Amino acid sequence: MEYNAKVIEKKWQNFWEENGLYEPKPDKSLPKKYILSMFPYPSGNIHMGHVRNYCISDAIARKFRKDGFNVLHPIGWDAFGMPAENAAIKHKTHPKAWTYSNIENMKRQLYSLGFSFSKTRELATCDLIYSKWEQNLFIAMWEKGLIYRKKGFLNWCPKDQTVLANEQVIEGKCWRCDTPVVQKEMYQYYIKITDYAQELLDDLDALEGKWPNQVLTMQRNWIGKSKGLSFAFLLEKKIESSTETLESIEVFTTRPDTIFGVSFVALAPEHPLVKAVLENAQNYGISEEQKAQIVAIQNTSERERAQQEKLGIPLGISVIHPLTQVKIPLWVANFVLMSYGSGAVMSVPAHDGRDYEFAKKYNLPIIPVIAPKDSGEKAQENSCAEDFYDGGGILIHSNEYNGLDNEEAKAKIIEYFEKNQLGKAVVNFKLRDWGVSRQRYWGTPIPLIHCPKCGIVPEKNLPVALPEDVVIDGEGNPLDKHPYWKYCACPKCGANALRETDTLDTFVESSWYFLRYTTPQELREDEVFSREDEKYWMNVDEYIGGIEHAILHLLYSRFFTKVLRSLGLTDSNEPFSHLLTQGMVTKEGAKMSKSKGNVVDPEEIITQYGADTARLFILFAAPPVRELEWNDSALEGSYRFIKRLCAKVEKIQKSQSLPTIESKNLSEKERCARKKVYEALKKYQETFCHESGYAFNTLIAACMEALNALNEQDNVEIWSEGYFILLNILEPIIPHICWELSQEYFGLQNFKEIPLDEEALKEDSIVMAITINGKRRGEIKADLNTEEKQILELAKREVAKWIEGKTIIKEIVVPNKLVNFVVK
Ligand code: ANZ
Ligand code: ZN
Repeated sequence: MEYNAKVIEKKWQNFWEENGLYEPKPDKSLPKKYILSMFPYPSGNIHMGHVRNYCISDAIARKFRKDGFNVLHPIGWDAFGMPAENAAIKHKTHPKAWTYSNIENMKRQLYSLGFSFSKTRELATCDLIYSKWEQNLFIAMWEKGLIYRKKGFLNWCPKDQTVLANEQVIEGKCWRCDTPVVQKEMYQYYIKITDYAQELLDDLDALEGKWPNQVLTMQRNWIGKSKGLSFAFLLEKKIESSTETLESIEVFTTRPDTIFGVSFVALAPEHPLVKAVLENAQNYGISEEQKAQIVAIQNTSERERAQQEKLGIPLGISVIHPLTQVKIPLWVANFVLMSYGSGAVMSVPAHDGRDYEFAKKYNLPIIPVIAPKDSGEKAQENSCAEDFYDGGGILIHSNEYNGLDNEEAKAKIIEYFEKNQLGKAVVNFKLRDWGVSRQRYWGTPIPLIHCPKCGIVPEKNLPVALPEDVVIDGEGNPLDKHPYWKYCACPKCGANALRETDTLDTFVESSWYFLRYTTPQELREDEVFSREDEKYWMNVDEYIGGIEHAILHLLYSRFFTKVLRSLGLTDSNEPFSHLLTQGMVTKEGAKMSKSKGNVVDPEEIITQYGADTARLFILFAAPPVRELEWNDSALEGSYRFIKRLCAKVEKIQKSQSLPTIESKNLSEKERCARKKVYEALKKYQETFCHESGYAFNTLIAACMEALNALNEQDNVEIWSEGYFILLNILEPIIPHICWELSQEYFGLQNFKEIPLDEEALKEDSIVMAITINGKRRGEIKADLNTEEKQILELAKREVAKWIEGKTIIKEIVVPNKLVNFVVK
């Protein structure tokens, strides 16, 4: 057969679509599999990362369909977000038009790869109906007290009068106009994900072995549970500010065992005490220059501060050490965050890296109080002179605690503080509440209304739609600038009120789309998701996506699912039963990217070779979790394999079922061919499971070997059987050509699971080692259970040169393993 990918691929794509073959069946008594790839952002064109993602999920989906599962394999669009607005500014298009036309193009590209998506479940998160239900959920969460409003710091460009996302801040400056960015405090909406911190942490345990370890660790670190001591340092004298009187400073430490090593107390620049001191800066000997330094730190985001060199300003005031009564100086430091613990730290340079760096820079005392267990007494005295030591050990320079193991000391010191009511044991989480408001146009409008009489009131009339006539020029918030959109009546009292002009973080949309996918189009108008469909399809059996989503997207999705459960909308708790994180696609060792100029356009590959070649290459080049290095000659190789698959067809015995083959009467080549085929089938059955990591590459290699072996023999029955099986195995990977050939030669219009013939897999011959006086001298190949007499004959012939002229004293045969001769 002449291989014409273009014609074949179009033909089968049409056939699949016309027959609705990949739509989930309504019969909910069938066993199900929900196979999900992370949905794409409609940037305009698909890239190789998308191709890889969907090649993996499509292969899995197709396999399970053949095995008789009802499969949901949906596709949709994560369609809100900044790039649409950037495009609007640059190309004077409308974000909506830009987004929907990108979706059309990418859909065309994806379908040209033959992916078996469930069309009836498609969605775009910018669809008005999606906004309606997201706003509904938002209000349900608002009413449950899970959302609140408070001031938070945002990147602000004073010139453009606009909030900037982190990626729009380039080296501290606005991406559009180069103006230095400042931190501005503005009202933001927050979702109380911290209420679920413990649950989000605990439930990771059950995902052990089902999610990559790396992802579990990243989630655990992000949630960041720390146990420690919270206590206060008294100020040497009270500080009176215009608003309050301050007497002490609360700190949080995970290392109370190092408390005798404190050499300064460091405050975040936003700490209320810093504000109070700055009101009377002169009294504390703080210069204008130092004041400016503090303001400068305040104007850098926390992210940037983390990358900066340690920076501090002494506050000209001391605190009293609660155990030694020694005076300790107060500093402002750029490494202390107001958003963690209490925004103040007891600094122990001898045992903490950041404190050490700081103390070195500002010549502050470094007092070692923990000595490594194996260090001698001398070493203990001098430890930490060269560097900090953050390991465990024995307490020194710590009064009555000297000599204690540091873990023991921790407990004892906490006990002391609690008993004397000086402080208490606390648990802190790194996890912060999720700030969800964005001052942007292309997002889901927050469905709240500010009424001068009633306060903040949820909108009754959903959806709140975005106005289409907006000016997007990078200055200010387009919704706020719109001439009348925000003016409305209060839904409660009818007074003149103002609509909220913030929109939601796009991570909100991606936190529940997988639930929405379960619900067919026709039921989507009236329900957030059909309870029955959701119940049947959830959880996602295999979720496939990039490691870049290992933290936020997965955490938010897990959180949303738990919230929706508490709202009675789902029974699901952990939405993704298994997670597969695919590796990057690279070329010349670097991730494909426009800036590096190493991008391979999937569309060009499809045009030149066809979708099946692209799919085969992608799945053959590396196992899914590993990096995939682009390789033109391997691509050619994949193309050649498909052509070879089409080549030898004159031998075919047309039949819709497998011939029965007696393995006894076969020649060695025939038996070998059959064995290779069944080995491939066995591999196929093992490959499609999470535990084996979906190693399609080894499966494909087995198929290639099998095809070669088949081509080396002339038995038509064996050829037909093998071919039949190979087409079946390869269908999830290169579906078009497999459908084509199966129809052509077997009249098949569908694929099913094929049983394994154990008989064919049996080892028919074995290798036996031959030893002489215990030394290995050769080996023979013999049929299984060959008679001893025959084996000895074969063995003697094999090692003839070693026994020539010698006398054999003893012959030992260990059946199917070994022959030993004792000679003299
Ligand atoms: C004294 C100390 C000694 C500390 C030592 C560490 C090592 P995790 O584990 O991440 O919870 N810390 C507390 N609040 C902070 C803030 N707002 N900004 C920056 N750092 C802060 O870290 C807890 C430790 O981080 C605390 O324990 C505190 O330093 C610091 F050898 O106290 B530690
Ligand atoms: Zn009102």
